[in-house]
Amino acid sequence: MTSECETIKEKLKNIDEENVRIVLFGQPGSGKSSLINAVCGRDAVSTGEETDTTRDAVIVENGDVTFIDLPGYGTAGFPTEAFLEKFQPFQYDLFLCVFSDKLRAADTRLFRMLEAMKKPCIFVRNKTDLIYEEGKTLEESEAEIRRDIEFQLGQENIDLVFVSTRQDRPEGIDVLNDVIMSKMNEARREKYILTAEARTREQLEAKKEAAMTYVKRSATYAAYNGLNPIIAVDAAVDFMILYQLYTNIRATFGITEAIINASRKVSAKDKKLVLGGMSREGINVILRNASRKLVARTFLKVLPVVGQATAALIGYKIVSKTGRDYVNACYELARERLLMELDAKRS
Ligand SMILES: Nc1nc2c(ncn2[C@@H]2O[C@H](COP(=O)(O)OP(=O)(O)OP(=O)(O)O)[C@@H](O)[C@H]2O)c(=O)[nH]1
Ligand SMILES: [Mg+2]
Repeated sequence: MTSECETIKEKLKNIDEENVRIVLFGQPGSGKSSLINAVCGRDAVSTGEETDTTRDAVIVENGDVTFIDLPGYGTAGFPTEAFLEKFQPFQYDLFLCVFSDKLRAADTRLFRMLEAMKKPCIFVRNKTDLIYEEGKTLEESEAEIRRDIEFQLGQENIDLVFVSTRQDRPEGIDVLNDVIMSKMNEARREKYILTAEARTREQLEAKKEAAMTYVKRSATYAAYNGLNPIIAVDAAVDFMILYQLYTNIRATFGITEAIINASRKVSAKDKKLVLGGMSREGINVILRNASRKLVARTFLKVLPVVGQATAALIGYKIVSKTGRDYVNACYELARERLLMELDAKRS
């Protein structure tokens, strides 16, 4: 038992010492790469005059944080969906949303996803050296930018830091560092619950609970944006939400295809569900089945005239119901495996 405790303590310590992974995202040319260089105090990544300078994820280790520099999104080179699918940005621990101008629809959509998922997130308004408005002080302009952003996000008291990352005259980097430090614990806690390996039944239960909370948050996001998987206004988004949700749930429980195939106790239905969540076709089946059930059971016969609120409710129900089923199925798979391991240890 003591050795068991020791291992757990050791694991906790490692997690505490593990780097927090900070991902930056924002429009091309908003200054994500420049910001990393300013915070690290060296030319760690390349920046550019022309847009789309960064093409691939670049990883920069700096002390106890790791920065992930991503390309800008919402361009011909990287439409938002392709960007989300390729880089899976929601897997990281702490989010810097960098902008240098008015927010575009693609920004608010991504930023609201983060807010709704309650991801630790800091907004960074870069290029303050270029802010100049006739008859206004810099403070007045900044206050106005803050009001605009909060209005667009429908959220008050966001963490917003104003910086300039010009190499010859950086501004606001110290404040940004402080805000990042103040968010580190929150980022670590989230990371710990979802990534630490469950070694006991209690830990597995805790994990299930954390995963359910995560499902709820994702469902809230679906509702928040009035997503409607049934009318399929934006099928790509429906797919991405469920795809990321299922991928993260499987990762939380450490479920792989091999584990699913090896299971002997979990029902064929559950196995099929978990496998289905791995592919586009499978997710479409899940979505179709869930919609059909809702249609049969509820007010959806009047679908063509439903308003935004009803659409939001449907999105919420589909994401939360299928998400909970998915957590339960993954939990059963993980439980079977854990019990087997504990048995093996005992004998
Ligand atoms: N005036 C001013 N220019 C800046 C500032 N920060 C960055 N820039 C310039 O903005 C341009 C784009 O900067 P990057 O850091 O490459 O932007 P990015 O967001 O990484 O761009 P992509 O990789 O293409 O998505 C470069 O020419 C920078 O020199 C700033 O604070 N003030
Ligand atoms: Mg860049």
